[in-house]
Amino acid sequence: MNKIVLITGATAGFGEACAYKFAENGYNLILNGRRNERLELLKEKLQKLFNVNIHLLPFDVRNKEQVFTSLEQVPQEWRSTDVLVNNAGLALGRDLIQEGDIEDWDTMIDTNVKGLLYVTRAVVPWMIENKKGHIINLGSIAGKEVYERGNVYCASKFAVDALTKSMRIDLLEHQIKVTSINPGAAETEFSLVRFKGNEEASKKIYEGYTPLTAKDVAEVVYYVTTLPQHVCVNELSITSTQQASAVYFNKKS
Ligand code: NDP
Ligand code: 8X3
Repeated sequence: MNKIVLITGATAGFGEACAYKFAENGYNLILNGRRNERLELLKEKLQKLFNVNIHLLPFDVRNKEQVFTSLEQVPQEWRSTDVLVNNAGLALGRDLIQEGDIEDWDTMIDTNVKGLLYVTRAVVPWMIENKKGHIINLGSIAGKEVYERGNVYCASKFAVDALTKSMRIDLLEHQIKVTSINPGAAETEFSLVRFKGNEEASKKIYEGYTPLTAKDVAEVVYYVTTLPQHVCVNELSITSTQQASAVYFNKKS
């Protein structure tokens, strides 16, 4: 029987790359994101390429009611979910704390922290019942060290780090694995979202060095699921070889 992975934020970037990687390896997929047309297109492509089954869950992870209603309606045969990739997330703005936009703060905290909690709360009981499961949270190096103008985004990813550690302890008795993957700069739609559609500002972030790609991150996410049941990777930080921390880069002038 095929294994099942549930990926949040699968319409772009890491989530989409993970969908390809898991499908390529024979997983059936439960895919979430807000942009339903992208989900439908992805479903069509992956089914054609890899002949896997796909169940779509187009909801906003910030919407508590949508999250719990949609997940309650997931058919029984899809609930033997082996892997949950809590990936949906975003940064908005790069303001100093004294100039921060309160709505941006709310959106980041609601998505990166509360959304991740809602989805986890709904899916973990399935894993407990099935006596198996692996939760993979997309943290960030921004959840390991803060940088100027990173404030609330960093705080949201520090929260993901704390939650990953707490989940591992709380779920220990159920032998559910919990891993955080903490990438550095990766070229996805992330910066375009952060800079609210400003392509010039977004491109600048990746100038002068080779950033990670979504595929690089998906390889690592998939890798941690391939280890024997008694082995749990607790956390992995990964950066471009030209990035040593949130602020130190080896850029070609
Ligand atoms: P992208 O912007 O490329 O993709 C983000 C995904 O999250 C999209 O599929 C988007 O789908 C989804 N998403 C955003 N908000 C919501 C929401 N409210 N409900 C459901 N889905 C949502 O970014 P990345 O792939 O780069 O980022 C993925 C994760 O990795 C994030 O948690 C990010 O913080 C983290 N990260 C990114 C790094 C980078 O440099 N790129 C580095 C370290 C961590 P839709 O808009 O359709 O809802
Ligand atoms: C995204 C990486 O360095 O922009 O989490 O915070 S960074």
